[in-house]
Parts: sequence; structure tokens; C-alpha cells
Amino acid sequence: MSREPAELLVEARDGSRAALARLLTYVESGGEHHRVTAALAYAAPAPYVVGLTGSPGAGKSTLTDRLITSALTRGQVGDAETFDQVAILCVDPSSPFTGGAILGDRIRMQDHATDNRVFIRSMATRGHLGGLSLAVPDALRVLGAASFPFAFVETVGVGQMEVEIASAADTTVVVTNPGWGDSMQANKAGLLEVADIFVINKADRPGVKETRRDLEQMLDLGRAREWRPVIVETTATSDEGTDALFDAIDAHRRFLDKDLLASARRQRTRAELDKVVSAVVRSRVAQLAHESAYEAQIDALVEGLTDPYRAAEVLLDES
Ligand SMILES: Nc1nc2c(ncn2[C@@H]2O[C@H](COP(=O)(O)OP(=O)(O)OP(=O)(O)O)[C@@H](O)[C@H]2O)c(=O)[nH]1
Ligand SMILES: [Mg+2]
Repeated sequence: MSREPAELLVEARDGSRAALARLLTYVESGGEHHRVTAALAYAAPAPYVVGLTGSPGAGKSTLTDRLITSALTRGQVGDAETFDQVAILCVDPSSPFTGGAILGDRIRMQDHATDNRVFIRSMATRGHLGGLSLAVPDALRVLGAASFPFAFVETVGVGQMEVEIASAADTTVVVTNPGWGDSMQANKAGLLEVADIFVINKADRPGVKETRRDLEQMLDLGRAREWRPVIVETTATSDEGTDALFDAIDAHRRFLDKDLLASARRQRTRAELDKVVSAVVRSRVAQLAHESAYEAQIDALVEGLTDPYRAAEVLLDES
């Protein structure tokens, strides 16, 4: 039996992970429950979102694991605000609903697997309208509504969809490794434009200096921004540099004072609405195409009795 989103949200707020997981499943699956869940979630404040992206195997999950600890123990330096719970969404646009990567992520974050302050969830879509680029922002809202003040989103890969998802965060972290190829790829994929922080992870390997130099050079050539992306070197496996990474995230969070954060979020909200409106229009068109009036217009076209523009007008007027 499917449960009502409103009821589940109350339980999720009270700490029920099962209720929260069910709500996120609604978001993934689309349909009426998704709609109701989104309506409830958007009435609540959004969490602060840190997005991590980068090539497969760059060390995103290992880093996230470390950052969870920092967020729980250190929180916001200075104001001494710690986060009482943290959520992590792992998104792999290229993998099917239950891919191996999902299990891998769970295993790599096993330090926190039994910590009830930590909620780890993999996300995929079952092919509903708009896909992951719509499901992820909704899922983040659900986390906010379930009173998570802070969330990480890990996206695998550096394609357009991955960049889109990762950049829909308040702070975007791009994870690279030593070796000039990675920084070049980051540039090509448009990551330079969206990164607030670059991490050169696996700094225990050779080529760190060169990668840093490449990144600095590309930043010099790029569009001047008020916030110049910070480059942090880390060795996630031995927890080196991860404190500095958390400091950089925190510094960016402070840089985005209320006004900047609000305007960046407004811009993203516009992009989100654009996507939803297009998705709704597309689905209306698909619906229309199934109706007999559509066939009638095709008949008329074939017989030379109308033209496509008039046919479209007639169809849209009648719908
Ligand atoms: N030498 C070295 N290995 C690392 C470091 N960080 C991560 N690794 C290893 O790199 C491999 C991939 O790490 P993950 O954290 O799973 O990387 P990921 O980016 O989350 O991978 P996907 O989610 O599959 O894209 C693992 O075997 C890690 O142990 C590091 O700083 N140095
Ligand atoms: Mg991973």
C-alpha cells in the first residue's frame, strides 16, 4: 500500500529514515506522489548543498566520507555551528537503476554506514519526465524538508548532465587527479565555469605541481569572477588536505552572503522552472499525438488541404 507523502514527511522529520527513503523513491518514480511530495518539500527551506563531480575513480566518495566527518564534528568554523545530521546523494546518470557503482559508494562510505546522523542514498530515475536533472533538485528539497541543513551530491562523470547536476549546488567541487589530462578534460567539459573549488586528489602521486599550474593557467584565461576558484590538494585515503578542503567549502559558503546566495538560487530556480515547463509542454504534445484529431490533421496535410502551421494552430486551439 502506498503511503501519503504528508504523513511520511512528518515521520521523516521525526527521524524516520524509512519514511525519508520512501519519499525519495516517490521523487525518482514520478507520478502523482512525486507531485505531492514536491509541493510539500518546496514549502520548506532548502539545505545548503555541496556538489562534487569528477572523473570516475577520482576519489569523490573517499573525499565525501572525510567531509561528512568534518561537517559533523567541525561544522562551520568560527561560528561554531555544527551540523547535527548530513545527507549524501550519489547520482550516476550513466548507470541503470541498480548499478554496481551504487554498492561501491555505500562500501566506500562505510565509516558512516551505521551512523544515524548520516543518510546516504543513491539516485537513479525510472525514466520519468525530465529525468535526473529534475529529480535531484526535488530530492534535495525533500532532504531540506526532512530538516537536513546540509547535503552533499556526488555525481559520477564529467558529461553535460553531470555538470548540470553538480552545478545545481551552492558550492561546486570538481575533483581531479595529478596528470595534465584531467585538467584539460575539466576545461573541455565546462567544469572550469562551474567549479568553486578544484581538488587535486591523490596528491600522493606525481604530477601535482603540473596539474596545479595547468589549472591556475586555465583560471587566468577564463572569465574573471568575483570568487576565484580555490585549488586544494588532498590525499583522501590518508585524510591529508581534507580539513583544508572543508575550510575552502566553508570560505565559499561565507563568501556567498545572503544576497549572493539568494540571487544564485533564484537563477537556478529559473533554470529549474524552464525545465519543468518544457517537460510539461513536451508531454502535452505527446498526448496530443495520440488523439484522433491529430490523425485527422495528418490526413488533411497528406491531401494538401492544410499546412503544418495551420494544423498546429488548430490542434493547440482545440486542446
Ligand atoms: N593513491 C590514492 N588513492 C586514492 C585516493 N583517494 C581515493 N583513492 C582510491 O581511488 C579509488 C577510487 O576512489 P573513490 O572514492 O571510490 O572514487 P570516486 O570518484 O567516488 O569513484 P566513482 O564513484 O566510481 O566515480 C579507490 O580505490 C580509492 O581508495 C588518494 O588520495 N590517493
Ligand atoms: Mg563514488
